[in-house]
Amino acid sequence: MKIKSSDFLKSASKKNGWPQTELPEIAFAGRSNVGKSSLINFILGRKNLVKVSNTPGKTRLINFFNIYANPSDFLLVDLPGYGFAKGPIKEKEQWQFMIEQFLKDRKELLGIFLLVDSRRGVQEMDFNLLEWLIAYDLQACLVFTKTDKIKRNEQAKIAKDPNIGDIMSKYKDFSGPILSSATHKIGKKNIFNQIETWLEMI
Ligand SMILES: Nc1nc2c(ncn2[C@@H]2O[C@H](COP(=O)(O)OP(=O)(O)OP(=O)(O)O)[C@@H](O)[C@H]2O)c(=O)[nH]1
Ligand SMILES: [Mg+2]
Repeated sequence: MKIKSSDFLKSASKKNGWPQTELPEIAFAGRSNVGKSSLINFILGRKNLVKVSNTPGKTRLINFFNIYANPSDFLLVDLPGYGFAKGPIKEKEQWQFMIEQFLKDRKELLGIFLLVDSRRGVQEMDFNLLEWLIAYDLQACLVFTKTDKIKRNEQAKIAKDPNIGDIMSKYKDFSGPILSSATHKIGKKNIFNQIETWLEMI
């Protein structure tokens, strides 16, 4: 896959704000602060296409990006992070609603990368998202982020985590895990290979 260029398309919360294109979409989901925005910037080779912040909960809307690529164009979607502890309950419910509605009703959605911090592993919040992915019959791929923060021998253990083996065996449309680090620029090739595999399924 060759990326020619990328640009911001729009932000939206609910259905009526989603862009009307017929391009396939690839989404990035995961806990707040897991590194979704950083990973998108890294794989696109862009420093500041997506805003990154030390304050969890930075991405509060669904952000759509145009990706002009060979063999085909598509959209990347940065989903707002879940599990941001300090947010008011009402705001949390709005996030949940926003994400679930998107997963359930977005016809263009082709595949989802579920990002998990390699220091924390798969957590309860992630299982909630997994349940939606299974319920709505979506293609997904597990990505561990920030592997620069853990030792090499710990990286090897990640793939053998029984929790993950269990998920993989139950959920046929789930692939990975891919190990990544935006800081050390790791994982880009595997992510694009996965995107290509999804694009070829159309
Ligand atoms: N060490 C390290 N830090 C990272 C990496 N990726 C992101 N970070 C840091 O983690 C923090 C959160 O990164 P973001 O990319 O904003 O995370 P996000 O998942 O988009 O967060 P929300 O928008 O709040 O959901 C920032 O301080 C980043 O600099 C990585 O690969 N390694
Ligand atoms: Mg973000």
